[in-house]
Amino acid sequence: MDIHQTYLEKMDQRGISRRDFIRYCTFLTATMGLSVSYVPRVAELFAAPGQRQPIIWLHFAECTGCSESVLRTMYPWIADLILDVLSIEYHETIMAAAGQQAEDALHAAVKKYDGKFICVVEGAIATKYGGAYGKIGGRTFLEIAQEVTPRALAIIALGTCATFGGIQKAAPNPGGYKGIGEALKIQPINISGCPPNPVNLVGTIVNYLLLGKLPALDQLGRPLFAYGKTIHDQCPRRSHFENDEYVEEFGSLEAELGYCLYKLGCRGPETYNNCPTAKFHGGTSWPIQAGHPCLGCSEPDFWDEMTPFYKEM
Ligand code: FSX
Ligand code: SF4
Ligand code: F3S
Repeated sequence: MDIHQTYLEKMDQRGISRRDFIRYCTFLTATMGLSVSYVPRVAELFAAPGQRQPIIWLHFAECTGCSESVLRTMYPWIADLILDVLSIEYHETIMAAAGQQAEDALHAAVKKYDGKFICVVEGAIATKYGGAYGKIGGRTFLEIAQEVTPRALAIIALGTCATFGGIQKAAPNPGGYKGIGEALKIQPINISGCPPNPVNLVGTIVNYLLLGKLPALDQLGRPLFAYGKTIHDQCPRRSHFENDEYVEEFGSLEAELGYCLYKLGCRGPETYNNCPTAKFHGGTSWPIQAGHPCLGCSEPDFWDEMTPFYKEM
């Protein structure tokens, strides 16, 4: 495989072995639904620094778990690789600037990368009372989003709060919170999940850098490569479901045997996401593998529609 030697050396100095690097590129390629023949091209993308995609990352009403899931990976080198392909020009959680300096940094980044940056939005937007429920630096989330997003090359709503409103939108929703698509009357690329899987964000951007287009979306604006199938249709416990073998109590023998979690309220049958294959923390585990039912976190209004949790519907 012809990957720029200096890149491999640079990675070696950072403690990333060639094997880990190729393994990650293979995993990413498979997640994007591309054949293994694309792996060298994906690897080349990471190795070609000229291709780093400028990102302006906005934070609205959320818990910041989305950023945490991108940056706090089980293997720190994965975050390093992500930052080799994304050039994060503005991100309130990880930048040193604060106050007026941060506001200036945002304006400067929008001006410098006008029409060229991907705007990643994390969190929901308050729409009632002129957006008064959510402000940064004296301006409402709505005003900030209306100013920045029209100047982006593409808009990615990251996490269920940004895509569908998330917990902020849960009844009674006094602030009139909405996902950014609904609040701004646009169709962003929606990468849902609370938290979303970082590989789906990276896959969407790598897809763009590699093929020059954004991935195909489902009717809710979510990339089909990640949200094309239900959890249930990919679940390793599915044979237990078919055989009526259920866990009825946490800590029971059936739980130990890895039976189906449907009777503990698993929403896998109505939830579209790739958790069973993408997993979290660098492929370590995911809710059902850890013995916990799927709560439906990547679906619209899951706090209202999928509750009460832990109860069979
Ligand atoms: Fe929401 Fe993201 Fe859930 Fe948290 O910022 S999708 S509450 S994991 O972090 O927006
Ligand atoms: Fe389906 Fe959930 Fe049972 Fe898996 S654990 S088979 S997703 S109901
Ligand atoms: Fe969310 Fe269900 Fe995956 S709760 S993280 S969609 S298993």
